[in-house]
Amino acid sequence: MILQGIDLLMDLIMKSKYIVSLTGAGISTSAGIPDFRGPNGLYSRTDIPSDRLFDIDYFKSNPSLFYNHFAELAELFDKAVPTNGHLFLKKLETLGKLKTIITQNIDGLHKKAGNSNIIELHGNFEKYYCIECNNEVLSDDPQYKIIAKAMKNKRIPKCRKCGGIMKPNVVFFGEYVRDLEKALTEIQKADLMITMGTSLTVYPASTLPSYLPDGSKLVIINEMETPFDSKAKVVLHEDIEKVVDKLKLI
Ligand code: CNA
Repeated sequence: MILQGIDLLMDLIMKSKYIVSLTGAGISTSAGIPDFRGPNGLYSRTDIPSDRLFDIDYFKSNPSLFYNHFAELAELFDKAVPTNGHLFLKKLETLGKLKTIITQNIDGLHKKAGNSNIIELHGNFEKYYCIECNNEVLSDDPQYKIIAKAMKNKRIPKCRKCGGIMKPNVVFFGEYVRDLEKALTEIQKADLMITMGTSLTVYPASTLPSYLPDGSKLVIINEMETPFDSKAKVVLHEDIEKVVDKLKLI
């Protein structure tokens, strides 16, 4: 019998010993956090200049744009709980199948779901740093609460040491991603990569599936087409929640 779609995906999961998942904003849309390029994504909003919102050069000269608009997203991040997509990956880790999540997301939901080996290519909000003197404020520092409050109130948080602008430890366009070497090492060990909710258009995610070793398989779960669809063993242009529901692992 020739397996296809969900059945083939289940078969690949059962036969794999080293699964790596590459996730993007689409895994969090059902938690109420908009993506960039989906039909209701940030790029479709006319009230936000989204192309400049995460641009490092723009941020350095005009940080108020980011701090004026980001409060809205930060509130969504605070309230969000992991989706069934996140819980599915936690289950695969518990089963000993999933070894690493490589995510472009900055919402912290994989950690909230309980996964332990997560590479956050675009950083996170666990730390702020001063763009002038590099002074770091970690989440257990009392100063962190003051910064978070300033951000909620759409004010620009300033460094207590030099008065410079504080920036969250998230990667903006024009900055280096984090832990790329580590991500590549993991991909080269994988026998199965499952991408979930990523358009696979933002560098370096747009190149990562091409580092899979010969013989390993690629699975793409994404509502819209991606540049890697023709190279994948299974492509599911469906809602992640529906796919994981059909897999019946959680
Ligand atoms: P993207 O380019 O916006 O692509 C998201 C993809 O997910 C789109 O192709 C959608 O079709 C698809 N999608 C959306 N919802 C679902 C769903 N329920 N089921 C299946 N597919 C779905 O986002 P990428 O992650 O590929 O691009 C990387 C950017 C987005 C990074 O810089 C992130 O930091 C940034 N981002 C992150 C978040 C977050 O942390 N949650 C939110 C918004 C943007």
